[in-house]
Amino acid sequence: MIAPDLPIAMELIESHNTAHREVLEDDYDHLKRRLSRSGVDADKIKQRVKRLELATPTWGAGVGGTRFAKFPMPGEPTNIDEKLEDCAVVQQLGRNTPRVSPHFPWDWTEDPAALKDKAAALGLGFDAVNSNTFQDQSDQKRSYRYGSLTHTQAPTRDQAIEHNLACIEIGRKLGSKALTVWIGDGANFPGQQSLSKSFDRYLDSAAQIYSALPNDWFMLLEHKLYEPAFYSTVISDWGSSLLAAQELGPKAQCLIDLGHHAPNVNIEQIVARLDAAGKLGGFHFNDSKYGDDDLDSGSINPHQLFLIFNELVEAEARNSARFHPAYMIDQSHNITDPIESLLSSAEAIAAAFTHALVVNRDELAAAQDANDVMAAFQTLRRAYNHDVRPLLALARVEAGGAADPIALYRKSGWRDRKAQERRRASAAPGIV
Ligand SMILES: [Mn+2]
Repeated sequence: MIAPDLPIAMELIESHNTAHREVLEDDYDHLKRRLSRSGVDADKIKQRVKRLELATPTWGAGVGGTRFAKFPMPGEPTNIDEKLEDCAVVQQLGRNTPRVSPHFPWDWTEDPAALKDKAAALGLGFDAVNSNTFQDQSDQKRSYRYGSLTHTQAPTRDQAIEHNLACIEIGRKLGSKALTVWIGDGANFPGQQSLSKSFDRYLDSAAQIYSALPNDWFMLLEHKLYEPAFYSTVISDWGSSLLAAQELGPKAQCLIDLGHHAPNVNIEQIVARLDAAGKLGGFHFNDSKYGDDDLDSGSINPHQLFLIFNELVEAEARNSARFHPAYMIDQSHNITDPIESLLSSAEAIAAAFTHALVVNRDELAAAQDANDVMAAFQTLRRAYNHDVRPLLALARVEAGGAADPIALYRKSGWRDRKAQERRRASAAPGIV
């Protein structure tokens, strides 16, 4: 095995952790005593939290943008090798993002084996591969202006199918086990397209992709309520996604992106429903205030994130054999350093998971059965009110990460160094 060539000096992490250790252990002991009074073993929870694995998206390593503008940052990555380096920093300091999720053709490489080796040397593996038929590439024959997998013309659908098959092929060489498919197909005018025929065409195209999946792969279907199609989107909601996944077969699963719903939709209930159907394939974590899908995880509604993890923990307890959702952070970092946002989000997600793990399940079930509404609510509230940061920090330190990842990242001078070495990113608007 190649010795990982980690980006941040280990001595820097060790001296940082030594400086934090005493206060951290004192805070953890306090939390441990508090949790034990509720019958919860903090050490066991800490071990479980250490096994939480989130993928980072390669596009999340760059400074994103809106449809209007992008403000590039000195030292931001502009190619897949540089994106891997930045994802390796996130993993090295945070210790819960061991795999990256590439997006094609943005991350296209002629030599997947070399890319896999490069990632391994940085301590990273590859997660789901993402296809892209929501924009035209300079070398493609047919335009996706009026759709891709659901286009009215078969040659355009075939081109989009071929691209997905190429993604599977490169994903096999990278060691991925899933293909995530999100299409922007839909209509911007009433009457523009047949709402039923476009869904039929989706099923037909998706079935051809599905038939090319290796046996140990999943096809993750990502729905999105709107944008870029503002009148109707072909795979707009979990109902359409579930119908498609059921039609395609057992390897097709539904993927929930937290920002892809109407405002105030009860996402935790969707978790329960998809789990009941055996179709809970994965998550894209982010947050939103209005109708976006771009804000940092847990920055707007951390309580919703907790309630979602509460359902996930219950789902795992019910169906541990088939519970294998793929978790990924999917945000657009417009004005922050993406490494800092990814570190902050990874901790917010781990905190929500930890809060869900400390819920007293027996108490909750008993209160629900007795229709003791306030007792049930208070059981959740008690878990949510614990300050679990010392547990998360100690879990990181024990796994070789940093007690305070963002502080250490700033001290490391990583971005300033990269600003000297890397070419400047383009200011063209768009999400990459
Ligand atoms: Mn997404």
